[in-house]
Order: sequence, then structure tokens, then C-alpha cells
Amino acid sequence: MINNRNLVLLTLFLWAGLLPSISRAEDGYRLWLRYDRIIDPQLLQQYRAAIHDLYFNTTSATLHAASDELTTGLSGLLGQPVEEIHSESAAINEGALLVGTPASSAPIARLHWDSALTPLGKEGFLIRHYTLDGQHGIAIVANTDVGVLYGAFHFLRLLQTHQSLRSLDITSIPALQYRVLDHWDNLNRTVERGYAGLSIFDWWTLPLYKDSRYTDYARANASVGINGSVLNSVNASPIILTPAWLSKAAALADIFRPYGIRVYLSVNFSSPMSIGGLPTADPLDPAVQAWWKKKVDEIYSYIPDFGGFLVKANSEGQPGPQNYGRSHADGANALADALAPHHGIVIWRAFVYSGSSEDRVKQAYDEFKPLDGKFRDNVLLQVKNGPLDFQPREPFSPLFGAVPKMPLMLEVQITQEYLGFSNHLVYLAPLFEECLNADTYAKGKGTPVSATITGMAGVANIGNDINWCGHPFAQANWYAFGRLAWCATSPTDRSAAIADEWIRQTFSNNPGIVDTLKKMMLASREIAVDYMTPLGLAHIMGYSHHYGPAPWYDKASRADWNPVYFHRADSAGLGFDRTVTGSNALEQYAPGARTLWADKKDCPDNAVLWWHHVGWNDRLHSGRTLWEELCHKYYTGVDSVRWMQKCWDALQPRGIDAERWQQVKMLLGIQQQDAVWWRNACLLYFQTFSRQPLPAGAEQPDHTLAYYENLQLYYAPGTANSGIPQTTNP
Ligand code: GCW
Repeated sequence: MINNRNLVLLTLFLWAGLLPSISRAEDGYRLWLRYDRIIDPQLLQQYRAAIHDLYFNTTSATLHAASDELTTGLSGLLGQPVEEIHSESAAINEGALLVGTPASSAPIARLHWDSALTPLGKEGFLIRHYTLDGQHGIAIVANTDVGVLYGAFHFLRLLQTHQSLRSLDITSIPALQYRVLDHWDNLNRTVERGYAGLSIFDWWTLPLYKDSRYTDYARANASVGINGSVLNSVNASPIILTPAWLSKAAALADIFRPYGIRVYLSVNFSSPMSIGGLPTADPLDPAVQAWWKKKVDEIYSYIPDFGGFLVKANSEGQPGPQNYGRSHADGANALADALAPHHGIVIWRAFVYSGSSEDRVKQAYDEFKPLDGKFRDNVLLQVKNGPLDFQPREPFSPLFGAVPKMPLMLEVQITQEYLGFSNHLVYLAPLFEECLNADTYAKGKGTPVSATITGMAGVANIGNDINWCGHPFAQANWYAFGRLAWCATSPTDRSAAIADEWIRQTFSNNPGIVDTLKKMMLASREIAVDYMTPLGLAHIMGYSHHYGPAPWYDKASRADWNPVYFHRADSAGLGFDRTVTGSNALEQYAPGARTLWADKKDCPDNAVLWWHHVGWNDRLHSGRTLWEELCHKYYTGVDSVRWMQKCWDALQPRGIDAERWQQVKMLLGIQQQDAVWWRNACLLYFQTFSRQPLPAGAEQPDHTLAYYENLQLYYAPGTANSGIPQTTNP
């Protein structure tokens, strides 16, 4: 039957068939949603036989989005138009793909899968075989439309990753309720710690100009189950709450809504003063409380399903309740009371430290532990994975498991502020997973961080670069964030499985390619740790921009912004004693967790300098002395980047497209150069304390320490600071 819709599809399909000959460049824009025709003839035959046509009753914008994705995706993958049958009364054909909820689809209601549907909740889905009216096929079913959308994306993923459709029995339910991207995007479109161009949110042309990219952003997020987006940076401009900007945020919310994404805004705690004209922002002042209530009511008039506020208060110069002698709970509760009638939430950040003499990594716990139970029910505390600041490796934050009366969000950084920006290939799933799996011992052995959280927030690495994230492999970190947040409590080796499916969708299903890229990705985080901050070192990056090594740096206005504060090198050894003989940050952990690190002799090598000051000649578990091991790690890091380069070079003739192959090759060149820089600069510097030689016969630094110390980086991306010293009058 050729109706209008089919004609359109057919035309599109014929056009798509022509595309390879006019050679569509692999510019990375399509992310992991590429839907190119499956080449393997047997697989194609299996899929074409299993999926005859699509039964859909698109009664909502969300179901419409799901049906669009399935028709585009299936037509692309199967290389033939897939007919969509809307009629509820139409007879079921053999191989009909039934998609929907019992409420939206009569055939699905007739399956009577109620008992399987009940546990799915509001976002889960089933993908299973059915027999109905003597016909057989596959059904994607959920309780809600957004569950159907997630199921549709999952089904497409099965095909994209070449899974068999022969015995499907999938039940998928998200482990965490909140799976949120935090954009650190400023209203002038710069992105704090952003390395992929300007913000994708073109505030200036919103709300009338709606870039099609906003829809593609929503599709990508929905495909991995991300259900929230904080549009603006936590260093928030109060302007975001003015009517003109609320209408811009509302336009985005309208585009994201069908994809199950709620919009949140970061707010500046002083907004009642700066845009409200009040003399104070004291959260206990009735006029301030009334202002927030009115403002929140106004926001809901623009965005009826507004998610709520994200707040950075009394941290790094941001205003907060402590400016008025009030606690974080007082501050959060004033906002929470305004949001509660609308079912909105406050996500209050635990990233606070005051520049006091107390070990910086202890301060968040000291601040929030005593406040447990003092926050309203609709306040969540958002805690960075580690107690310091998104380092290549840190122990988990002691707040996980320590404030049982508060729901927690785990905050991870997808953008690579401390991991080589978008220049370095670093797959972050192993870092995220290390935290999720870490045992807090909060309720005895076997209480992983994942069991203490209600949600996960990821600081986005997205910008307006054509490939969204700068480095083609940085897309994997966005993808992995969503997938991990969805399945945070599943006990399997998720990093490997997620890398596998991402590679298959983004690059190729060729086993040789999958194998090589997976090896590179899974090794890459440890490689970065080796050439940047091995053995538990932390925060020895360049001041302010955080790119490249500067372990010598001691000029920052605050002690806890200086690398020397964190590594504590001296003639005796290296490392920060955080045990009972030092800052005793260890005490903030449950006794079971402490035993892992407390004793210098037992402490794992990969954390030892975080917890202990270790003598240069002390032997580590590796059998090498600290100095030998430090050298070994830095040299291994460089060698391993060169290994990644070799792996990549070997792939060119095996099917990676020229455009992305060349891009990654050049970026690996930068990474190699930077790894050498890190190794040389750090070893030359630490050598001034250890007074021991670099390994005999090893590649020697090609510059002096003074050379590295004098390197200046100007205009590093991601920071407003140009790096040029201010010596003259402005
Ligand atoms: O990692 C630090 C960054 C700041 C950031 C801060 C935070 C948004 O250097 O740029 O500010 O963390 O998390 O608030």
C-alpha cells in the first residue's frame, strides 16, 4: 500500500541510498545514532524477517518521537523502508513490531502483560516476543510513553550492535531516579571547563530560533536514559531568572519534554538582591522567602514540569546563606519550600571549602555531616565523586553513606578539566565505576557508593563543535555517563560492556576494530593516571586552567589552590599524611573503609601518596622504592600512550573512516607530547627532593626543569582567565 507517508519514506530512502556515492563525511555529528545499513547479509536477513512492520499509535509527542526514531533507525539499518501501521483495528501481521503502552495500543493491551509491567515503574521497559492472533513478533512495551521511548532506543541499539533477535527477553529499569547533565554553560555562551566550542544553547536567538541541534541533543540524551538537564553553570548569573531568559529556558524545555528530559536551572543565591531589588538574600528573611516563592511560581508558569534548582553556595566566591550567618540547610530549605508545591527539588552542592587551614578534603564532610536530617525532603545533596575535585584518581567522598537522612546525587565530571581537556583520549567509565563500586562500609561490608545515591549528575562535555565533544572519543564519556546512571547497581563489568556497545554504534562492528578500541579505551584512564598523577598524587596541574604539569606552583592566593599544598614533597619523601599522624581525613570514613588505607605498608600503591607521606627509599608493593616506582609510572604512562598510537595507526587499513582516523591520530600526537611533558616536568621537579637519578638507559628529558617551570599557557580554553599577568593598569 503506497500512501503519502510511504512515498515520503521511499523518497528519503532512495536519497539515503545515494549518499554513500556523494560520500557523507563522518564528522561525528551523528554520535552513536548512526543507523547505517547493516552490511552482514545473514544478519540483515534475520532482522528483515523479524521486523516486518511497525504497529504504533502515536498518541503523544513522546510516542511520536519514539516512532520517528524507530522508522528512521530501522529504515536505515535494514536498508528498506519500514512501514508504520497506525490503525488500531488493523490485523496483526507476522513480524509486526508492537510498540507502546497498554493504554496507547489495543494490541498491547491484549497481550495482558500486566504482572511483568508492574515492576517497571515510570521509566522501565520490556522487549519480548509475543504471539497474538496466531502471529509472532517482538513487542516493546512500557507503562509510560517515555518508557516506550527508552525501549525504542534500546531496541535500535540491539540492531546497531548486531545482537541476535531470536530469543529476546529484556526487562530494563533504571537504577537511579535522577540522571542529569549539568552544563557549566554561561549566558554569553562560553562554557566553564568546556573544550568543545561554545555552548550549544544559543541564548541570544532563543526563544524564537530553535536550532535543530536541540532536538538531536535531546535524542542523544534519551537514547542513554538521561532525564534531566541543568542548562546553566553553577557559577550562576542571576539573569537566568529574569522573564526574558525564562522564556528562553522554556523554549528548550518544550523541545526536551517529549524526550523525557526535565529542565533545571542553576541559581545564584543573591538573586533576590541582584534582580529582586531586596536589601538582603538572608534565607530566613520573610521578604526573601516571599521573593523566592513568587519567582518559583513564575518559573512554573513558563515551564510547568520544571525540575528545580541546582545551587553552588558559599563556595569559590559564590554567595550563600553563610553570608548571613545561616547554615546550608537554612539556605536550601528556603528554596525547597518555594519549590515543594510544584514538586520541584533543590540540588544543593557539597563542593564547599573555605581556604581555612583544615585539610581541604575534609571540609565538605565537616560542613554537611552535622546537618544530616536538617534539610527538607525535596533537597538532595550533590557530592563530587572524590573529596577534592575531579582528579584522575581520588578515593570516594566520605559523605557517601555518612548522611543517611539525605538523598544524594553523585556528581562526576564528564568534561576533562583535569584529564587533558578534549585533547586526550581518556575513557572515564572506569573512573566513574570505581567510585560507584567503592565500598563505603556505611552499613557494614558491601555498601557500595551506588547503594547510597538517588541520582547521578555529570558535568557535560558538550559544545557546538560539529562532533559535540571535541575529541571523537570524548563522546564515549557522555554515552557512558548515561548508561552507567541507568544501570548503576548492576554488578557486571559495565565499563567494558558500555565501551563495546559504544564502539559498535559509533565506529564499527568489525571484531578487530572493536577489540582494539576497547583495549585502548579500557586502558586509557590508568594510562592518564600514570603520566599525570600516579600513586595517589593529586592536583599538581597548571594553576587555574589545569592543563599540563605544575607541581612546583606555590603562588596562588590560597594555600589549597597550590600544587605544593597537595603533594608535600620534601627531602624525606612525598605525599600528604591524612592518617591520625597527619590531617586525619581518614577518620571521616567508616572503620571498614579506613582499614584499606590506614597502614602505610598495606595501603594500595595507587592511593599511597594520597594517604601517606612516603620515604623516597621506602619499598612499595611493586618491590620498587618510591622513587623507582614514581619513575616507573611516569615512563610507563608515556610508553602506553605510544602503544595507543601504534594501535590506532594499525587500524587505518581496517575500516576506520579517514576523517575520524586522522583526527584521532593528530590528537594522540598531542597526548603523546603532553605525556612526555608531564613525565619530564614532574620527574625533574621531584628529583630536586629525592636527589636520585632517572632510570639509566631511559629516554632523558630534553629540557631543564627551569624550562618547564617557565612555560606559560595563554588563553587555555575553559577559563575566563587569559593567563597573561596583569602588570599594567587595566
Ligand atoms: O573543579 C572546579 C572548577 C571550577 C568549578 C568548580 C565547581 C564551576 O575548577 O571551574 O566551577 O570546580 O565544581 O564548582
